[in-house]
Amino acid sequence: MDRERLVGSRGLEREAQLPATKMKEMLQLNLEHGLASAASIRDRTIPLFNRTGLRFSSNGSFAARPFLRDMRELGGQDVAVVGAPFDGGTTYRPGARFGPQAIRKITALDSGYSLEMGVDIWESLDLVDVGDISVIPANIEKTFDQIDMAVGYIHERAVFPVVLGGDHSIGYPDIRGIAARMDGNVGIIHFDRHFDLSEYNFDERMHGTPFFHATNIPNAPASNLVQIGIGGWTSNRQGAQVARERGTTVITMSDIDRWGLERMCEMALEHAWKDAKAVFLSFDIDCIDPGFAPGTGTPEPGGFTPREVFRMLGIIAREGLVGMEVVEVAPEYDVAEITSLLGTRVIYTVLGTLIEEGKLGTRPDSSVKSEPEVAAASADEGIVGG
Ligand SMILES: [Mn+2]
Repeated sequence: MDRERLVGSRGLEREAQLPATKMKEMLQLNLEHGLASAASIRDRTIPLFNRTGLRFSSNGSFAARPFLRDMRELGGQDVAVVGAPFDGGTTYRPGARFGPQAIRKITALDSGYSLEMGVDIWESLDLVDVGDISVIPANIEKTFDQIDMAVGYIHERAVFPVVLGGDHSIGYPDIRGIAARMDGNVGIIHFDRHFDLSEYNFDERMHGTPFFHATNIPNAPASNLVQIGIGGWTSNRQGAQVARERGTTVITMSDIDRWGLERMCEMALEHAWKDAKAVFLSFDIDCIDPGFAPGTGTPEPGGFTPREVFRMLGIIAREGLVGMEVVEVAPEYDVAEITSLLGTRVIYTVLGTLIEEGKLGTRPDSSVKSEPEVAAASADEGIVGG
């Protein structure tokens, strides 16, 4: 086969077109702030004091991106990463309150560049880590009010929220915060092994309940809720009853096996977007098989492989998203940080796809155009010429 047909070959070509502007600016700033290094160090871009936290240690912020201390300065950025370190909604194994810090810590590994996607996320996006929302550990409803208001604040300022959970109870206020400030319906694409459609767990709105309450929001109708990966032996019957009564779309793991990833993702998009103005992505890490993602409270064997998830997210995110959450990463049950690592890859895959599709940030390689852009450019030339 011709080598030119390889994704790798295309990626190599695209890399040459990616800017390094922001990287150079960052190196320069780090050098100024971190002071010149010892004379024996040949690479003069290495400062005396590490200002980045990249590659050798974590400075605590997501992918060593700037920490936005003054929230009044939010606005104009592309993405805000925000933690919701709450696990008061867990029904059995707690620990997801440590999800945000575990996810942030493992991002010290990352470069932000993907050969396969042909993207350098940090050159295309202005992303800030805004820290955590102040949750109220012993009070679910007050925590919901805090998360709703915080996510709503980010949304109102036209910044894309990436919420790091936290258990899945936060899905309800995440959606409530956005839906209440939206004109039009919001669809929900929900990756999970579990329905999370009960009205209550233990008489409270815990992590098995977010989509019951979210789909009670007038402009987040159940007909726009698509659940992907449902199955196994931990979902309760009430979830099936609610899904049936409300007419949600439930795509099981067996459906994926039978009909294939692409077809199921196209179906998910069709239902989530029907008469909707935007779609929110709720990603429960337990949809990935516990062999790959053991660090979670309610693991369920028979889940997705990471590669399946990346392929699906690449389709789901194509049409654009209004925000996303990654929930149920519980590092106490993790092995070698692999679950937290997967959480970061879910986020990068979505961000990379949104950039590639022109839905977020700036697409750096204007010379490799997608079909609609080529058509638009020709049309413009026609007008100028005429
Ligand atoms: Mn789940």
